[in-house]
Amino acid sequence: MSDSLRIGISCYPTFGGSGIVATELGLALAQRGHQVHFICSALPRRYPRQAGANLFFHEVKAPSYPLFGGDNQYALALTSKMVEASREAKLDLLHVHYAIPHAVSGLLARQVVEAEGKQAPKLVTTLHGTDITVVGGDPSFLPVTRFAIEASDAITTPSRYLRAATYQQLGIDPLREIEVIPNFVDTSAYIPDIHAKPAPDRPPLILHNSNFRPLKRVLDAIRIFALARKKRPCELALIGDGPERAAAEQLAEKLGLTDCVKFLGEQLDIPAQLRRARAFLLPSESESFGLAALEAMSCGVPVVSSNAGGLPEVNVEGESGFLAEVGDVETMAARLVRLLEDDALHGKMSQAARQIAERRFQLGPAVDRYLDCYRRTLGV
Ligand code: GMT
Repeated sequence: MSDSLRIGISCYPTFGGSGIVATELGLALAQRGHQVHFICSALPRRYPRQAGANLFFHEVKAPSYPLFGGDNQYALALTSKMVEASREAKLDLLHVHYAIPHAVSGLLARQVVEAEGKQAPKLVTTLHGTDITVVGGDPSFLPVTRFAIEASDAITTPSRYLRAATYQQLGIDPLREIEVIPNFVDTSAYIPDIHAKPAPDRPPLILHNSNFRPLKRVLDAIRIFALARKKRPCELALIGDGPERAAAEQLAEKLGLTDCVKFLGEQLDIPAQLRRARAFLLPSESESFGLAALEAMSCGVPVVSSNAGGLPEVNVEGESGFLAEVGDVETMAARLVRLLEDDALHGKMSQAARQIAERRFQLGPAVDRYLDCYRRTLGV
């Protein structure tokens, strides 16, 4: 086997963090000379318009059929595409992000190629969050999810929290190793604007970025902002879209905040948005890691977050920002006010946030870790 690997990557191509991690990793691997094949239902959001050398895209097309009763059989169509890509490109391994159904499809694809008497790709599964903490434990999915995870050739998670949750909540065999490879950020793209000066005529901007699912507690973000604004002038901008958007808009209206709360929808240039912000809010109910918080920190934006799940492994209390219990909007508002009032504290936390991103969550070392994992799995 040559030094350069042939890697298939499957992920959800939407705005979610797992798709972002999968895409950034794949692009970095291709830049290092590995052949990377994205096998997805659509081009991932951060996939370049002009794909460079070493990058290939295999579109999973899941046809509908009256007998399927509205189900498009995505998992099976994905499996077939994985088999096809493995045969054509002689993939060394499949790296799947988010267990359901990607690990199951990867496992089946590996078996199909094996049954054809060909060299089957190894299966690396990265668990990301709700695939374990919410959906994976649902009895409708549990047995097959557990089986596919245990049958993977390597298993990784982005935080120690999710690793422990995977053993506890899914009952994964404690002898099966799960490696923690923290998520990462491209600190050369997510970089503070050191020349930026606060606009004298505008109040400081607070930012939130999520997929507006209930577990992100976007309504808490608005309540925290409303409490803080009673003490200090500020504005709130919310990036993203999802099920709670209408409720969030209604709450902002009810609280009389429509002139100072802006819903920006999905944005492509997240660093440009972050560079305008004084603080970042992430009051989530559950978070395996909190990539959005790390991206803010890398831009030198202190984070006020809940202490759910893996967030304390990213946002360091009293250094890069503040943490509070889930739902404790009063404490989070009080911490936010401190960041608005105290320039010295804000400056210190902004620097510390950037340093933590640089020291612990750089893209390059994370890619090294994944490559080590691949090589160990392949025995090369
Ligand atoms: O599990 C999810 O909610 C989906 C997933 C995604 O695709 O956005 O998010 C998870 O993966 C991210 C990348 O590893 C993490 O930064 C998020 O914390 C995590 N979300 C949750 O655990 C809720």
